[in-house]
Amino acid sequence: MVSYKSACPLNCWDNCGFQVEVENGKVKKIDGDPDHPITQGKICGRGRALEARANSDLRLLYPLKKIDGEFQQISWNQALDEIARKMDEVRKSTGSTSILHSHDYSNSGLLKNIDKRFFNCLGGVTELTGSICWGAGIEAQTWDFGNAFSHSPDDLANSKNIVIWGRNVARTNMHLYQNLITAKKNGANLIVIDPIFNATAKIAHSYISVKPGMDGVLAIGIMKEMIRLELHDRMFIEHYSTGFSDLIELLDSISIDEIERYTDVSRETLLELARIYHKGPTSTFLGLGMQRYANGGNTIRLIDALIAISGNIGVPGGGANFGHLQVGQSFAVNQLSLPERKKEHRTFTMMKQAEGILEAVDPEIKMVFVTCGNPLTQVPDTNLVKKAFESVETLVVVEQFMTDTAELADYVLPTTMVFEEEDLYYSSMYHHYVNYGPQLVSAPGEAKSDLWIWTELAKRLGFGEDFNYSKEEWIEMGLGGLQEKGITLEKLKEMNHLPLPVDEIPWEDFQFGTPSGKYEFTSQTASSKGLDGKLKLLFPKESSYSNKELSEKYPYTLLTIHPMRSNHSQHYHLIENLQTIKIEVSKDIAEEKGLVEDEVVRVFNDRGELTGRVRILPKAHSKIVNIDEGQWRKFGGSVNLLTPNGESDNKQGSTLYDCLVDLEKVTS
Ligand SMILES: Nc1nc2c(c(=O)[nH]1)N[C@H]1C(S)=C(S)[C@@H](COP(=O)(O)OP(=O)(O)OC[C@H]3O[C@@H](n4cnc5c(=O)[nH]c(N)nc54)[C@H](O)[C@@H]3O)O[C@H]1N2
Ligand SMILES: Nc1nc2c(c(=O)[nH]1)N[C@H]1C(S)=C(S)[C@@H](COP(=O)(O)OP(=O)(O)OC[C@H]3O[C@@H](n4cnc5c(=O)[nH]c(N)nc54)[C@H](O)[C@@H]3O)O[C@H]1N2
Ligand code: SF4
Ligand SMILES: [Mo]
Repeated sequence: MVSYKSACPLNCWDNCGFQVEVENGKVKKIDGDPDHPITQGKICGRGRALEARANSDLRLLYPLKKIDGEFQQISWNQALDEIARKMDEVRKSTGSTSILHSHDYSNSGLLKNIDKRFFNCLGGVTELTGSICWGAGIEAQTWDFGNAFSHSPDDLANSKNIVIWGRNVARTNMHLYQNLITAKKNGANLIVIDPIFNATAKIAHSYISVKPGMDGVLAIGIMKEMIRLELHDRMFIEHYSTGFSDLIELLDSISIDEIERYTDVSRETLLELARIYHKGPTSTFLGLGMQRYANGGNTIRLIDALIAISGNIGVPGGGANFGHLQVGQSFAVNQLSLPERKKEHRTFTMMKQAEGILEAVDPEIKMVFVTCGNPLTQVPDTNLVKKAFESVETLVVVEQFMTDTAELADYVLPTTMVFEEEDLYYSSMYHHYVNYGPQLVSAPGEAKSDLWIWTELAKRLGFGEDFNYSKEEWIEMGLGGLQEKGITLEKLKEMNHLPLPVDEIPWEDFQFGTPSGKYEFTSQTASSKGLDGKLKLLFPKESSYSNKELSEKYPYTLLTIHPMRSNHSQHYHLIENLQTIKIEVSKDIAEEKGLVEDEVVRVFNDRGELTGRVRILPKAHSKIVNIDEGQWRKFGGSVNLLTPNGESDNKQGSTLYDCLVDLEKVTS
């Protein structure tokens, strides 16, 4: 048994360092790397289960082609020749934008960015913009600050108060959870704001249960109290911000009574939170749940505004921690992806990819190429996604397993996993270390890396020279200017992880990345995109405030949060007791419908339905149902059968949690 350092490739806040034991050419065990400064030897079950994932009998081993409705094994040469020929035909007949590249970010490897290079060199295809994950919040912070940056994890030691606002830390971000426990021991005050009393709420000094989608209104309430008591940071507002008078106009337009009604949060709590934000430094960790609503961008902007007026921007122990884009922006991604090679270009938003496929004309979509994503499970409105993906002439899916999306494909190409290919791993979410992942074992069967697949297709399509680089050269290309700062491949091989040169306390000089160089309460970036840059009072789309009729027909809000033991859809097929649908309901719903634990119920709306077993959440906000996302069709189906494919107010995010349903007992 030999032990090697490696890294977790999963799309996650934590980007852990691994220690991997290898015996007879197989991965035997995965543990945390005790020398990793942030992740410190601790990893979660999803990371550990990558051993089972890598060695699973269910791995795809050979290229497959669907003939008369059945998959048949074919050679790589046949698969690549046929796919390249089809791409060339499409490119010559209706143009390269007849091809859609559908993807997400299921693997955080640097070289996974090379997919874009392939499609750019092909001449430019239809690409996805925005993000169903965090698009609304990233755009919101870009409007406010000019970018979306987080404080370094160590800075938490400087916080007097820590507000966890809509982030399920104990489940999704385990090293922040560890940090919270330490900070608590050192005297920090911990507040959790969430409609679900989650495991992080259990360790908090105060838990605030908010009505889903109403966090922006809550922030308005806190700001009103702060200004009434003159606790706001006049210096920051006067010198380093624009648009404050527009904000005041908004605050004046709504009463504390109304705010209590909209949010279900009392005026005493608003006042307490105003004091907490004033008596900083207060760090805020914004989660992604609360921006997956039609008003999601405005929600994040109102919380940013609260953090700004309370003097918690650019100071140690403060911060509006949402994404950490400084990390990804450190790499030479454009050198890898060659955007200048595009000749044609068209975009669909990630949320509306199904509608895009079905409605596209001039040219229509003839071919869809899926990499690093499982849209049939993960993209909202599964029935529409299915219809769209079935409608195209050729669907190619590059996968490790026969997912719901792969089942629909005309060609399935088997790909490698983390320990079978060399890469660097980073996450633009929580910390600023890049990890090195060497190739430790050979791939099973004929599985090949995504990079190999792009290279072989490029050769067949006449731009092979753009892919004629060694692994080392690719990684060095992606490192770009970092190499001059000492972050070289050689050093990474030696050290396994290195910190990237990012600001540990962003905006410390109060020079913001916005058009005005100031913090913008009213955004010029929004205006330049033809959108209203003022902060507003906005509600979720599927709520009694926006659609009374719908809320009478479907009275409950469906949240679809991230599963504890799976990273999205990646672990369900490996863990037997995940293979059922658990329908969590707030206590009032159980009482209203006379439900008991384990009872079978059907959840439904106009888009679809799901059946599963009841779990009662005694402390959740009223009228809430939750079904964890990521479930496979063969184990009952994805919760996205129910979710809407809307775009957030700023067009860049999803409305996954902005979803009304009803439910009924299944009697038989
Ligand atoms: N175990 C596990 N961890 C993961 C992942 C996974 O699949 N499994 N996925 C990773 C990825 S890609 C991401 S994006 C992150 C996401 O990390 P998080 O943001 O922590 O996860 P979510 O599940 O999106 O939801 C977070 C919280 O938002 C709350 N919430 C929902 N609606 C509202 C609202 O209106 N207001 C407030 N205040 N709270 C609300 C939910 O109750 C939940 O507690 O997790 C990463 N980590
Ligand atoms: N209802 C609901 N839906 C959601 C969410 C939610 O909270 N609620 N969360 C959303 C969020 S935050 C996210 S980030 C998305 C995630 O959506 P996805 O990224 O689509 O989900 P995953 O299940 O992580 O991964 C998709 C597939 O990528 C494959 N894969 C892994 N590594 C590689 C690789 O190296 N190469 C290739 N070609 N394939 C690989 C895996 O086998 C897996 O089947 O889901 C979103 N969908
Ligand atoms: S899934 Fe996240 S917490 Fe778990 S091992 Fe991977 S990076 Fe770490
Ligand atoms: Mo995500």
